[in-house]
Amino acid sequence: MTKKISLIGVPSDISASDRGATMGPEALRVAGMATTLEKLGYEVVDTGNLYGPKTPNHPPEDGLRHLKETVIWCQNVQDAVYTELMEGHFPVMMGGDHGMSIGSIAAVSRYCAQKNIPLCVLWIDAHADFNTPETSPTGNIHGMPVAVMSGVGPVELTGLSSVTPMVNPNNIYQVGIRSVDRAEKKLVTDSGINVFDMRRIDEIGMRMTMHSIIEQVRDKNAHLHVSFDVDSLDPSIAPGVGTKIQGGLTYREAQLCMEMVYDSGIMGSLDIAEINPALDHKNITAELAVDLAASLFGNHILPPTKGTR
Ligand code: B3U
Ligand code: MN
Ligand code: MN
Repeated sequence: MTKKISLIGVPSDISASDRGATMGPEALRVAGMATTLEKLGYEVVDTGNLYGPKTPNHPPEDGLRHLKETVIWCQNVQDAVYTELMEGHFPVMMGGDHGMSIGSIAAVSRYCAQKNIPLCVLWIDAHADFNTPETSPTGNIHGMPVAVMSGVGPVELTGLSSVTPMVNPNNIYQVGIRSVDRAEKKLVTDSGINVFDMRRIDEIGMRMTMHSIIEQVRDKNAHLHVSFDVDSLDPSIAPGVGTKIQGGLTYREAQLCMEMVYDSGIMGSLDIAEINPALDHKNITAELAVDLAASLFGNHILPPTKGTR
């Protein structure tokens, strides 16, 4: 992993139902994102916040809310992320609602095509985010990015990258899922994405879940983009999110997930999405996200001893 990290603030709630994720990047800064990573030995540059249209709070049109504005935000994210990747930096998107990942993954898909390496995505989320304008109960685009990156959805979004689909659905791995809308279920099942929902994690545990994912990504020799929606965590430990779904990842499960991703050495880019400080208490959700990000970048309880893991 490169030692140069670029933090990119994406202060947008354009594709969410609740207002407030606009404050997510600042909450992560206040929680010490940059200094935490610096202490782990990285060179960290906070590139500041991207700009985009303000949130008009309009109802959906043809099953989509704020499509025009979301496209502009995602284009801006795509440009910034592509530039950082091409400079050899590790981009960390500080969101912002999860719609921003359409932009970041558009960039990563172009970068991987340019370097001729396959792209895999680890999508850590309570939700499958596989809605389309036809299936979505809300029209909120943050419930659609996994469909869009798989090539399903409005062409204004699926066509944001020159690579279509942005990601082969067989290369998408979901962890933490426990909320899939009725009509979304069939799309998820038919798509070919790999879903480790909460039931499966209960049954086989986080260790086997991550072991299986990491082995597959390794076999593909791929760049791993990690998209971490903080609502994957149980709301008892991460209340500062818009759509709280009970039965989420525990602190220990989340830590092990992050530690195993770091140990694998395959992560090449990261989104941290959906922190909503307006719904949080004393910034604990952003502090937890920074704590987990530290594990993703190599913080450990004790130095790993050869042969113990
Ligand atoms: N599945 C619902 C709710 C939702 C999806 N992602 C979030 N919420 N954060 C929808 O609106 O698509
Ligand atoms: Mn999400
Ligand atoms: Mn979610």
